[in-house]
Amino acid sequence: MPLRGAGDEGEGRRGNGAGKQDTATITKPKTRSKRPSLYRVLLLNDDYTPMEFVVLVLQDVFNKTREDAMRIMLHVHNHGVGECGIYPFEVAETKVTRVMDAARKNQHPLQCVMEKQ
Ligand code: TYC
Repeated sequence: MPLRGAGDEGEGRRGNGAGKQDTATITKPKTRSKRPSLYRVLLLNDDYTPMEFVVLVLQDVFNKTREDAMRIMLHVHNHGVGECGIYPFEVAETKVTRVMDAARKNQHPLQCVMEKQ
């Protein structure tokens, strides 16, 4: 059974003469799909944001377990910066915004940034 390419969709399943085999239409994408560029989302250390607040943000915004959240928070506390995750641009942007909104609302100086991988 021949596969039908782009441009000859249209008949679909209709129009087969009685007794003919069913046909499938496979349309080739007109544009090639590209892998989305990925961005690392980073938390920055500061001297004032409570550790517990950072742990809760990591659990809530980045869906980390309590244990992973604690590990990442302590890494940032000890090294100055740490990775929360790697995401496509819009997901990374939304997470940065959620962290910054939560920090501002609670009057903490916590900073969250994204960088192209
Ligand atoms: N250094 C902060 C403190 O001692 C804790 C902290 C950890 C703050 C990670 C920000 O991204 C951060 N309270």
